[in-house]
Amino acid sequence: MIRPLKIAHASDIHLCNGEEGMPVRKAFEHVIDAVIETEAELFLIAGDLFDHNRMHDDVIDFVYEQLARIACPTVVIVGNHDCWGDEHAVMQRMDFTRAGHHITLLDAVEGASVTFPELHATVWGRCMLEHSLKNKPMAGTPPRTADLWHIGMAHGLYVDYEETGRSSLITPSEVEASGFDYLALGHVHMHRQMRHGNTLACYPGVCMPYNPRQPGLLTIVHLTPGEGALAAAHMLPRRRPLQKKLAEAA
Ligand SMILES: [Mn+2]
Repeated sequence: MIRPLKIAHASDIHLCNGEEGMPVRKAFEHVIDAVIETEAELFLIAGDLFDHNRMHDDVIDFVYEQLARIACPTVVIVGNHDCWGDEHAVMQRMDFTRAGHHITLLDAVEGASVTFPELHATVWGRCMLEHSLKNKPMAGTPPRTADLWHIGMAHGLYVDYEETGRSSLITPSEVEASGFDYLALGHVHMHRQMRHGNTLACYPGVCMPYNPRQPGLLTIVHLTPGEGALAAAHMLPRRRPLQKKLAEAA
């Protein structure tokens, strides 16, 4: 019999270089803390871990160090900011084994799945070469096979109306046809859930929102046999007010 599963889902971390990148590194540390504290059994990073493709080595080392703090299986896809097709693409430089063997980067352009028998789960995703009209994050989703939780990952723009002229679109009919129990989305910087057919699709929210008054978020998903997926935003600790930091520095 299939067993329940708890997932931590994040996206759009947008790590960047130098001093300006320090607050988002702190926010990513809070994401990793939340994965540990919630005892998630599977961690998904649905694209844009990095803000751009020209990452300095210290940021990459920071990512290894943070991912090494967790032991649960972790699956990563690229997004449009760190997409595979760019010259010097940061994800092509990554060697996630330096963080441990629990990390899987889904780097097959036509899509690939990784199965975790111990979790009764299989996770599918495509590797984005470029963020363009041609890019279809949900193309080629695999059929359901064994009695497993079928989880998808996709970085793109969900639209529930006919639209042209936008890249990396994800449509309600694609979500429904996927048959995934849960579809971990990335790209839109807010927590949003959409149900189509038997599939719950969700943007998890971001760890460092543009508005500093909004809390950082990731999403915790419970998959329950016979009931399916329920997702809820999980708040990260508040960022420290600037005044406090300045007072400490004085
Ligand atoms: Mn994006």
